[in-house]
Amino acid sequence: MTSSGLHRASIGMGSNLGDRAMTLVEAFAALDRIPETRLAARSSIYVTEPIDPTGRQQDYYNAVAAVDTSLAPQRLLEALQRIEAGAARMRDPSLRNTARTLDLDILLYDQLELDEPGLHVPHPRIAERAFVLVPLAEIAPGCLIPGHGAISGLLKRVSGQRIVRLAASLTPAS
Ligand code: A4P
Ligand code: MG
Repeated sequence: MTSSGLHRASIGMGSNLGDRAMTLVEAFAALDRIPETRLAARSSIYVTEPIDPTGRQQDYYNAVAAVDTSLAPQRLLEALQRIEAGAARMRDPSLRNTARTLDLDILLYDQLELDEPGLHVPHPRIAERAFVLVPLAEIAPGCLIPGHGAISGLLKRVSGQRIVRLAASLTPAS
């Protein structure tokens, strides 16, 4: 919880269809418009190799945002799903890890550990993925991930995954 009594949540953001940078820039703004919620920090945008069972997807653009919110985790997830729907996400519930316009995941919510149908926090695959850990470490370098420990230790384990920070000059102004 923050000093103002709000909850601090980290949101993982990914896009690999359409104008990926613009989608993420617009998603940062959309997060700030969620009721009872404000955008507290935004990472750079990174170009990342797809974790993809088909091996046929183009690179993802990924980022992480921090939001301060008084919404409970389930309400926050519903707000994220509305933003995803607004970004015209093409969605097939039978397929995970498929190409998408915008994917928003709750990575962390304070230091909460939650295991409910449809909502697992920290995000179950948080510790395996450079595309989550590198932008998260940019905005929260001292971050502790419940069940996994300090982010600094986790980063070493994903150092083989390709991830490149998008040059600031290529990032559209918000
Ligand atoms: N759900 C449970 N916990 C959470 C949470 N903490 N945050 C449930 C968000 N959602 C959560 O998600 C499926 C269900 O997960 C939701 O109904 C929600 O109730 P989804 O967004 O519909 O489907 P998905 O995104 O395909 O599944 P998931 O599990 O988020 O996929 P992943 O594992 O995140 O994989 N490669 C690169 N380089 N960059 C990427 O961003 N993303 C994926 C998606 C694969 N490869 C990638 C990337
Ligand atoms: Mg998701």
